[in-house]
Amino acid sequence: MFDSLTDRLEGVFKKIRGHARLTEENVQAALREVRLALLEADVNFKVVKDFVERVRDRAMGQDVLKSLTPGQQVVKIVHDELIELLGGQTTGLDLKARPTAIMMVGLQGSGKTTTSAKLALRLRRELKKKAYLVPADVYRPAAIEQLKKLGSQIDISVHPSTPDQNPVDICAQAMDVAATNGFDVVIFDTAGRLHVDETLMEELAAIKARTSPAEILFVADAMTGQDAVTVAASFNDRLDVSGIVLTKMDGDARGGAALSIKGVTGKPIKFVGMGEKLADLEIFHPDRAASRILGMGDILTLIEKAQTDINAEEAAAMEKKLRKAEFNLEDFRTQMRRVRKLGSLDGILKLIPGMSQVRQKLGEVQMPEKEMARVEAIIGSMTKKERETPKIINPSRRERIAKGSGSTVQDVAQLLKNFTQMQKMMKRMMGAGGKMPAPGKMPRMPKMPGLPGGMPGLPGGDPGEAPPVDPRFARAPGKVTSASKRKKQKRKKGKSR
Ligand SMILES: Nc1nc2c(ncn2[C@@H]2O[C@H](COP(=O)(O)OP(=O)(O)OP(=O)(O)O)[C@@H](O)[C@H]2O)c(=O)[nH]1
Ligand SMILES: [Mg+2]
Repeated sequence: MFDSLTDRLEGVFKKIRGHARLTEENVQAALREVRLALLEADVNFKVVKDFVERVRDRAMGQDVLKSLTPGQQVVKIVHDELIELLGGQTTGLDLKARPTAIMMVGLQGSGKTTTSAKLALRLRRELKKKAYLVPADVYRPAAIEQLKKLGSQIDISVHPSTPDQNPVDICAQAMDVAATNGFDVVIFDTAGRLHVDETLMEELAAIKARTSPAEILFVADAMTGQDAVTVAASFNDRLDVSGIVLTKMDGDARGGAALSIKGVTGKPIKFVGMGEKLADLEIFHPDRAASRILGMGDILTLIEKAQTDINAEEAAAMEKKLRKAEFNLEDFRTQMRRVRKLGSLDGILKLIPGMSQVRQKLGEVQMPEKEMARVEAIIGSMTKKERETPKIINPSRRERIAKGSGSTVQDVAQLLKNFTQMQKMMKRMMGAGGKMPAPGKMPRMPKMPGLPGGMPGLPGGDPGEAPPVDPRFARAPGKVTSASKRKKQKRKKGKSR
């Protein structure tokens, strides 16, 4: 998300940071470019106008221009104002009522049903809340079935709505069922229409009047840009929504809806959908998004990703093996899969400060993933014994492995050679009292076949374990995910909602 805007703004700020002194003309020129960049990102023109004015007022202050680092000050002002534009504070859900009713509303295909299931899963994972999913779309054939199917995938109860019932009655009835059965949250998945239409609005208003939901979440497809913003405004006028969920942010490079919707409706974005999978719903943090837009990366999200995806005990066991230099190809594959589970390398790179430019320069960021798949195929064609004791791989085994993985004997030989080198290097490193070197000093893994910059995926580095990272952020996965810390963090998260 925000990719093209980030690219544009990075260019603007590079120029402005280059000046030792700034004049009003420099700032004006930079702001003109910021304005264009925002308009190109499909941000609402009035929002852009206000934004640029606010930045100009602050940046023209004499203390900024006369400061020792005027360029950085201007970037900081833009950063602050972007955070404001995106909603300021992170806004959680109001879950005080028991059961809490959450109503999902929005146009057809915006992602209401998917988001209902994603939210139920999040509530259970993050807050241990028991959610009850309620299909309230009796019009579209198979709409009820769709939610039932999603519910069964994640083992969340779904209300037995039938198409002959009235949606208002369904929701009221579901509230009773939830109350008597100890559910914490009830999620109404309402019907969508192609356009804002009066019949639908009346129905939604009636559900609201009957069930007094604590949250009405307007779900919009981010890729529809300014249309999403206009529709949000009409839904908000009619229903006074409590927050917004922007879906399909994974496919939206411009970010116009995200940057305009709070300014136009006054309502905060609470969640963003980042993919079709049910785990792909993230809390929206305006400060992190602003950092991402300015190419400052989003280390916090990266760390959180690593924490949820990497198991603490596994990581500790791996560290022990490393210390004893007992690391074999089986372990290597496990590590590689772990890195891949974090998401695409490209996605990880985006979260690391300053990496967006590196990404552009690399151009072939897709490459390592292909290579990883190839390495994984080669290792996958080995027997367990071969993976554990690569020494036994003789020429005839090599040939079999090459055939099995659709690669050449040379590829297999190269991988084995690199692996042996890596093992030797580790033995040397671990030799000195078995202590792990400081993360910043961790040598890169030797080149795997065709890999541009060493193989990511070794424990002991940063959580993403892709490119080198500021050592302050580089922690061993085992340390990041100590159980007590995770619990603490969860408690904190719970509070901030
Ligand atoms: N890539 C991506 N796809 C998404 C996301 N959220 C939803 N989708 C997809 O969007 C399509 C429509 O989602 P639904 O949840 O059925 O939308 P809806 O609002 O319930 O649609 P109606 O019930 O017809 O009004 C599905 O194919 C989803 O998989 C997201 O965050 N990213
Ligand atoms: Mg639906």
